[in-house]
Amino acid sequence: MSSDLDLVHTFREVWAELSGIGRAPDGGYLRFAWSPAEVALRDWFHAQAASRDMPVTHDGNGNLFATWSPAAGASGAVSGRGDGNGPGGVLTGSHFDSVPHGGAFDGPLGIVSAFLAVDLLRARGFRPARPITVAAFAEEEGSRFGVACLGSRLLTGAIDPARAAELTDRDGLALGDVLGAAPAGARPDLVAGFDAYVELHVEQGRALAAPVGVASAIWPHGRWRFDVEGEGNHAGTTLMSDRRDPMLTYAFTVLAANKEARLRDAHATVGRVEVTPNATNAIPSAVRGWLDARAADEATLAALVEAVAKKATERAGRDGTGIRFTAESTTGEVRFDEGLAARLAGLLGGVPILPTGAGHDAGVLSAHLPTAMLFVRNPTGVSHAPAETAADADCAAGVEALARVLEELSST
Ligand code: HGY
Ligand code: MN
Ligand code: MN
Ligand code: MN
Repeated sequence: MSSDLDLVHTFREVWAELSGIGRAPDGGYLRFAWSPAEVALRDWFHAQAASRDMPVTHDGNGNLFATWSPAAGASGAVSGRGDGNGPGGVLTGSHFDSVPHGGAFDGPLGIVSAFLAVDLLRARGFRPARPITVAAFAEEEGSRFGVACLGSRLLTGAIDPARAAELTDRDGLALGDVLGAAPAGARPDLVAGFDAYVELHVEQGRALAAPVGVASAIWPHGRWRFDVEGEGNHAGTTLMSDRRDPMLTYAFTVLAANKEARLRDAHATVGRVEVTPNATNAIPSAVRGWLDARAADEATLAALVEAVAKKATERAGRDGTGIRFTAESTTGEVRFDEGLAARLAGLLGGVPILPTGAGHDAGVLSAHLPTAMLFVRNPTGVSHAPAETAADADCAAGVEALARVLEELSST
């Protein structure tokens, strides 16, 4: 695979293998953790690893690891800096799961690119001095069990496995039941063995004007559930003055979040709502919403959420309703290793270094090992929607860049 043209062609071929898995009629994807679609992608991961003689290990948390080791033993067991349990070496990869009707690239691009980067290095005769491991992290979007980066948080001990086991999906199924056992939780034996983690990801905004960029930081962000309790009643016979309508408080909260975010150059989104009883001709008894809030720094994020909660609570007092905010998953500011980011940007010919408002498993891993992210240009900036796209040539440039980085980090 010597020329870029081959790389574009090869990328297109491999990409086509995935594009039908979990695709909805609107072109978006329904790849929820451990759903049939995501399990098919896990099977694809196993097949890709097997075709490259890369043994797959599991961490007991739903994460998969395929390793190319310089000294694979007869059994395929891998050597590495780990304490014998883990593959060690350089870790790369991303996630398969999607938001409902999300795009094709968010997540899978990092895993496909990692396998193709291994192919490229092998085609060029490179032999790593330390293992290169491709990871598929579970439930990065939190679309099924509500906690973002659940797999990498379990791996690094950032969430209690007992709490995680009890997380339920919208059908009331608990993670522990889906996994068939309680998640293993923290695996320092695995994490400690890795020297660095590099995640390639499609950029999810319009800030990257070059084919490839390097991440400097991830905005602090989180998701807060807010429950509004009111009084269910008849839509036709209940006087307006007699109502305690939680939908009013909910609607006000959405508008307040939008206003408070704009005042602070922050981002606030309410994209999910559940109404009880959810009937056209009944005043709701309860409305549940989720606030996704993000800001360039933690003080601004805290001030944003506090302002929204304060104004919503005041409004609930006027509506005769009650409102309660619950933090479901929060992520502090992530500043990637500056030296590593600069080194990689330089290695790639001086590509842009930029922050992102999107969360990633790299954000979780960065608290435990030197971590970097490579971004592939997103021409429209659209993500978490069916229209998410990236040019084949830019994806090929991403594979080339990831191969260069993996070569650099695994050469000694
Ligand atoms: O929500 C996020 O920022 C990421 O795409 N999981
Ligand atoms: Mn398996
Ligand atoms: Mn995402
Ligand atoms: Mn992602």
